[in-house]
Amino acid sequence: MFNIILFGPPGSGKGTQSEKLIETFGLKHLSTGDLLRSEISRETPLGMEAKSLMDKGQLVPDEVVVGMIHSALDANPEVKGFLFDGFPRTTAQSEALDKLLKLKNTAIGVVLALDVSEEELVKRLLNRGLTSGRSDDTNESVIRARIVEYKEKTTVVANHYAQFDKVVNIKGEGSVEEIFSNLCSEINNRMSII
Ligand code: B4P
Repeated sequence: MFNIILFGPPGSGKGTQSEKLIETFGLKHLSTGDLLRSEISRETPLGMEAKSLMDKGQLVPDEVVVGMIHSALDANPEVKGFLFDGFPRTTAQSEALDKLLKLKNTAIGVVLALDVSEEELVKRLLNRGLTSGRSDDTNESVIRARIVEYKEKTTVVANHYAQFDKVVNIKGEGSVEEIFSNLCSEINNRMSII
């Protein structure tokens, strides 16, 4: 099994690149953002709780997203590997993920961290908000709050994996194809040494 975390701030291209990577490497895509939006569209109690936080640009509680990932791992025993997109977003989530993977005799192979300037992030997300129907993409102050959450709670996740030499930084500005090609090279490098 080869498991990847696609890491980066909101709007850095995680969702965009994930779609291409899962096709190329045959991985199971696990996006906590997509899982939460599915709960919201089905109007479940979990979805309603998540929506009120997401609309303010805040993170959803760790136990909620860890529970969703736990179920998704159990539901997919036969996969070649997982691509985690938007998860883990806190130190507690990364520690929980490491434990869950260990129980399945596997671990994170590489953390690919997309690097994009703050102004470019805001521009991309406002642009997506014109058509996505996502309430968290339409308001600049909510987008900036998401970036603050990322800086305060999520950047430390990269430090957690850096101590195991798992993090590779990738320039996240440029064409989607160019970034995809750089991500593929890094994955192939890492896969060849395990
Ligand atoms: P997510 O769904 O993870 O959303 P995101 O970080 O905003 O999106 P992403 O980074 O995937 O977008 P992409 O760059 O592909 O999270 C939403 C919310 O859910 C969070 O704020 C939080 O409240 C909650 N949540 C999710 N996971 C959680 C967790 N683990 N714990 C707690 N809460 C959690 O796309 C952005 C735009 O850029 C697109 O329009 C795209 O077309 C464009 N783009 C992509 N690449 C480009 C390029 N190279 N050049 C130009 N534009 C590009």
